[in-house]
Amino acid sequence: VSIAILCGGLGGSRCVDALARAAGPEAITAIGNVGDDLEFLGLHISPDLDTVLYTLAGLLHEERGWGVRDETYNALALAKDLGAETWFTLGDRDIGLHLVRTAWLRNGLPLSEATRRLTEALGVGVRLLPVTDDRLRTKILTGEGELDFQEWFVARAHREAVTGVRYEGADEAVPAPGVLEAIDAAELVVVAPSNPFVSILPILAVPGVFAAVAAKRVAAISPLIGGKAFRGPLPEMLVSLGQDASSAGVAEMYSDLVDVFLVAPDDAGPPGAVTCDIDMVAPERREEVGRKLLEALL
Ligand code: FO1
Repeated sequence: VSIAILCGGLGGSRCVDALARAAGPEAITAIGNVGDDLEFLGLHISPDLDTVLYTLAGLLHEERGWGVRDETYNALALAKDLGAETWFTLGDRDIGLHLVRTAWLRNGLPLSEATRRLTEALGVGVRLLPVTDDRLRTKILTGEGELDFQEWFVARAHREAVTGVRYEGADEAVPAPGVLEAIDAAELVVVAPSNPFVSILPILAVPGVFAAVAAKRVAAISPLIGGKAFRGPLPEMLVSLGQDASSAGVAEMYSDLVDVFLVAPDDAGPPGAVTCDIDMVAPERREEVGRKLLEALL
């Protein structure tokens, strides 16, 4: 089989891991969001790509859902003593990865090639592609004005209600090498159980991606169970942006794209939803859930 997965942060990385364990990593191309990317203390950080990398390499800090496990924070502590802004928590090992990637990008490598080198060095068998090598940044509109995504999400702990979302640079962005080809070649495109506003729509906003996906058989996995997210502000965002805070509300957002919408057994989905075990939180359950997903979809 060959599966292309559109994915964001934690929910996306667990889904990529589950399907890679079930179908084999060589069957999977993960197309990752870059709208959450930021420059912090001079480093280029791609949180969503890194969460996929760390998850698949067995390095993720599972309790936090981001960053590296068994981490220390000495570099950031000194930066703080030196008067730097330190609201974005970067661990020492995580900084090691950001140093290497930032150096490659400064030397002119595209993000997709930097990502390919990182997957290879970390022994990750899945193909991970940033949706674009161009600059694309998610901006969050609130009553306080427009904020950079991480400024809203981390620095302000997503307190302000979201009145709009904008994907800066998306119109001029070009899909990274291999993205459209991987979608075209896939038997199935999976929309991971990620936040649609923050993770999936910025991927689909890159010209050419929506049309390529729409031409395929597409399955989306609900990021909500009983109206609740595993983590993150999706229910509040759905409400403040005028949708129902439920799997049906998310399905509605994907109605012109998705052929199969998967919901948890005890969840009320949209009409026609397919029920499947979609709980991919525990690493030791992922292979089994991945197999159930493949059975339901292929
Ligand atoms: N999330 C936080 O809530 N606080 C942090 O300090 C933080 C640091 C961080 C560092 C590296 C990284 O890859 C991710 C990090 N995240 C942090 C998570 C990140 O902000 C979000 O989870 C994703 O962007 C949402 O998909």
